[in-house]
Amino acid sequence: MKNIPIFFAFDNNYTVPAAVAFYSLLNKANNDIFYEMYVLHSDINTENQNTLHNIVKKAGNAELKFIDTQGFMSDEWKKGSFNKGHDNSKFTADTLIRCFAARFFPNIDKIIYSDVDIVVMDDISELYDIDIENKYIAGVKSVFSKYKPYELSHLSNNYYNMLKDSYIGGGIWLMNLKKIREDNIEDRMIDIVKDENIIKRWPDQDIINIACLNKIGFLPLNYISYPYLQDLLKLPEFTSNYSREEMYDSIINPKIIHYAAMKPWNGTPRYADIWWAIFEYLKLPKTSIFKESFKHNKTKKYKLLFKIALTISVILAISLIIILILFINL
Ligand SMILES: [Mn+2]
Repeated sequence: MKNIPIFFAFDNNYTVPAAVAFYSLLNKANNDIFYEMYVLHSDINTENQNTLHNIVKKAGNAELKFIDTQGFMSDEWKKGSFNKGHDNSKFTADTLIRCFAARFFPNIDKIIYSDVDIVVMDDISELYDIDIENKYIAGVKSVFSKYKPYELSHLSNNYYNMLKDSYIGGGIWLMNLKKIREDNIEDRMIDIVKDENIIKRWPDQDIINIACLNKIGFLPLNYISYPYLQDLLKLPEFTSNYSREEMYDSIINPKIIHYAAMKPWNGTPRYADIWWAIFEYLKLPKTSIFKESFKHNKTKKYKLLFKIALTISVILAISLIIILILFINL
């Protein structure tokens, strides 16, 4: 048996996506893998914790612990220079907390962090074996920043030039907590959090990339297979830090699908059907994060009927006008 520590950081609203993520992670794990799962949170209620506990218990190849972060970083979050929502991303104080794993896991030297807006498509245990002895963190390089330089345009010239080719995204990280503790990297992170001159448009990513500069490793793109990458690859002008082979490989052999922008519960990203199948299998509820039209299928049907009726009326009206014009001319 190989034990792998992995943590997540999300709020009460994200229980349902977390349930889908947890189920897919454990369902795809190889037989010799056991996950030590942790959730850093400040508001997940007992009922929702039990929902997640039940999924883990039923899978039988993991244990799950909730760690209350007791409002850590919430004051800084309120006053800091953070972007609090962009491109459908809803950032919360939990977004910051994931950077500070070293203090919440004093007895763990190496840990995986994962978002929960994902579906795991394969065993991901090999990720844990990647050597990051001399790095603070490894992540997936931003696949879009070369094509859309404005994604990093909030950074000062100095930081932009240092980070543009090495900037890692969120979603999945492998963290060397031992080295982060040894070199007091969390102090550096707190300075960045407090520094209002540094605009944190992507709160967690900006903090990690600046604090860990030059000691960042890179993971294969398969660990973040983006639903919209396939469409971007069709554009002749699309360029990336990743090769064409690596990008297609991430689509053909995904380890994790990351619904980074549009979410299955409030939009229709590619591969949403896989997410919905797990949602239905687990008999999860449609909570407040779901788009209204997904909650009430009836209104959707009425809307369609209304559209059809309107189209028929317009066609009839036009026909009538034509007949009248013809009649007058006669
Ligand atoms: Mn995400």
